[in-house]
Amino acid sequence: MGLRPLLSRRSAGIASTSLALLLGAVTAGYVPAHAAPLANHAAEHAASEECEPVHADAKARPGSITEHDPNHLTEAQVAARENELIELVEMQVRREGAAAFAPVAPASVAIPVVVHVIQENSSRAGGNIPDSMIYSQIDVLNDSFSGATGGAPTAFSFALQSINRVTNPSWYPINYGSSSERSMKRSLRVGGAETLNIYLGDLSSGLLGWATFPQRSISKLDGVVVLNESLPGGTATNYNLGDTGTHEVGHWLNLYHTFQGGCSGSGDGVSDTPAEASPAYQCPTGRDTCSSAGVDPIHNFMDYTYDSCMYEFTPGQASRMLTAWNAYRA
Ligand SMILES: [Ca+2]
Ligand SMILES: [Ca+2]
Ligand SMILES: [Zn+2]
Repeated sequence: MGLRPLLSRRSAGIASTSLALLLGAVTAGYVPAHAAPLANHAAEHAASEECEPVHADAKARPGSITEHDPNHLTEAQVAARENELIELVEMQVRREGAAAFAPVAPASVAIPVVVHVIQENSSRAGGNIPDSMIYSQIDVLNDSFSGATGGAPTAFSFALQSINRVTNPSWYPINYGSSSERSMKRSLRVGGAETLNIYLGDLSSGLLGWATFPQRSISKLDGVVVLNESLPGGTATNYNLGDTGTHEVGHWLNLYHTFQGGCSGSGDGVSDTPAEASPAYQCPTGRDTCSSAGVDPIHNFMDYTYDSCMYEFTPGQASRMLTAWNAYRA
């Protein structure tokens, strides 16, 4: 497939954040004891070639199945994931030294992207969206993750490697969690843990997208599924500026929803995103659902608001994604 290796994934320029701070940020608030059952479950399956990935979410359009977010994580799942990340960071530090987790300059990790366009037939309604929408989506990812839309810069940029068009009615629409989704990914996924595979199609149940979190052993099921008409210029009203793609890639880089855990506990594990009791939809004014400091982060890419309303990641999210990159995908 001519996949290029990552370009200069770590810059020589080292900033000042210490490993202790980094680990502190990762560790804050998570209690290992609660993670035991899931950790064991993960260990049991770690050896298999294709353990079922933890899906980040199934982002839905209001009016469809907004009550039903089958893969929103439980607190136990979050705790298990956090403990695994801490373990991986500690192992890597022992192996490579603290420099392995030194911050890198913005946009120093170029992620190779392969886009699979799943089509039922050659019509637009059958999934045949133009290349121009895919190029625009890559631009949106680059703008979003560079901070160009108003948020914090992150380490990541995105380089389109190829567009793979597949006509297969049995994979269309892409049905969340189905055997046909699994067979699609097993057939099509390319590259290693560092390669972002994006699957575009119509989606089951009015969903906008879903993603897998990074895993210790990356399987063929790793990747991001996005509603084709949510790409810039698509027909998904209020969700057609490409931010579903940004949101799902946020999960792929280990971010939780800003409303993860509600008002209590460690929430999304990121200190500079104020806690939020539940997803925000549309673009509410002055929403403040938790008494803890800060209004709800409705402009954050990891909430559920309209594309026109979300435009930022925070420095804490940027740091969390880079830690996870180094632990899981570098
Ligand atoms: Ca938070
Ligand atoms: Ca608050
Ligand atoms: Zn999500």
